[in-house]
Amino acid sequence: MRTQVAIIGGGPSGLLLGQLLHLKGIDAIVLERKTRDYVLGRIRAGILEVGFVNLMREAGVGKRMDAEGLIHDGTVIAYDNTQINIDFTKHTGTPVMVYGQTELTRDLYDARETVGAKTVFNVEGVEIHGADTDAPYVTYHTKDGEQRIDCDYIAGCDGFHGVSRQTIPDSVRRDYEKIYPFGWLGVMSQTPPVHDELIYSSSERGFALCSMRHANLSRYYVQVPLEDKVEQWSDAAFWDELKRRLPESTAEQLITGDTIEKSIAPLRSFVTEPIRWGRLFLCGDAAHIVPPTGAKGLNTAASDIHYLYNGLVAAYHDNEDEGLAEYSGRALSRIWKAERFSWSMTNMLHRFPDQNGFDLRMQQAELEFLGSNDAAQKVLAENYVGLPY
Ligand code: RFL
Ligand code: PHB
Repeated sequence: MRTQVAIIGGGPSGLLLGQLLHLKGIDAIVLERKTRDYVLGRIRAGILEVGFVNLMREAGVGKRMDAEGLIHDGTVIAYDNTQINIDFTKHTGTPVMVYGQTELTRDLYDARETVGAKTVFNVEGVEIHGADTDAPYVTYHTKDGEQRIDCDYIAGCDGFHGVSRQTIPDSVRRDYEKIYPFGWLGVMSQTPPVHDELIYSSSERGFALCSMRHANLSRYYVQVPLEDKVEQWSDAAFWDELKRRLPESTAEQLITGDTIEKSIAPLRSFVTEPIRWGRLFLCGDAAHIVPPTGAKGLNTAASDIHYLYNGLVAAYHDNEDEGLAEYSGRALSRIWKAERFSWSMTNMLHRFPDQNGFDLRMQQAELEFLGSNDAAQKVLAENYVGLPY
């Protein structure tokens, strides 16, 4: 088989790239290790920056998102019984959109099927060959045996545990990592959200987040020790802990119910450099991970796709290689700033096991400064809605 761009991974990064390329007449095949239903069952991100929203529209898949997505003009940062309202629209002129990763992934798969673009599911043993030559190819197994795709370029969109990053030799690649000593226990519940904006809450008992998907679907998280297992957390225990971490007035309004999903995600900051090796380009979680505190994971994937897509279009349509040559530097420059923001939000809002009295006072001073300083609120708003591409 031959294609122009082989895309490894059918998550949001790979699907968005495939759809954008298709509209420019550039042929791509997506190779996905799991089934479509499995990918759609993974509940993850919920907040889209305007850059992501615009890319979805450019890819021709913005219709349902625009109809069903919720526009959020701000967010709440809470501590003790104090609430700081961060007004995105006042400070940046730009809101964010609440639209679940499951929904946008479904839209992208539907669009791929409608245009007849090729996706191969259940692939095993994907290997990348000759990425540093002019004739790269990918091999993999399906139930029909070993397959080979020859291509011009390979997009490594296969997430943190994929093969693409590992293909770049250790002598070329450097990893930067920080593991946090806690995770987030998240639940989805068919209950109305406690507030019409997200609430990021710092409390003595640890961090909590109130988020949502729509008017009758709430997403809540509490910080938990790394050792905790989901089975230890009954619904009642979760609601009780969440309430204790929210401002009293919010806790009183919380509507609880049965949870329809419950999972624990460890928190990590990670960047690999460079994210281009010859004709292989890493995008999204294959290249970098942020702790979810700034809602940046999916959004940094989108900015990678923006740079790679534009680089590929310039290469194919204008015979201009600068965008591809500069891909790693341009994408990483934005990624490091999103890493900094996610790390600083994580540090400001969580309880760390080794924190002493001084550290706690520092967190408190930072929150008080944020609450009283318009410039600090503007900085937070600018980072949250997304830095320009
Ligand atoms: P994905 O989504 O991991 O998709 C990669 C795909 O590649 C497939 N794959 C392979 N395919 C073929 N061969 C192989 N060898 C393969 N290895 C893997 C996988 O099956 C998968 O389908 O990466 P992608 O596309 O880069 O997308 C990244 C986002 O999923 C991720 O950054 C976000 O979900 C992170 N994230 C959030 N991001 C935000 O922007 N806003 C948020 O509010 C937000 N909340 C979250 C999050 C992530 C979370 N978890 C669980 C990690 C909340 C949570 C709880
Ligand atoms: C979510 O709705 O899942 C969500 C929202 C904001 C975050 C992280 C996760 O910072």
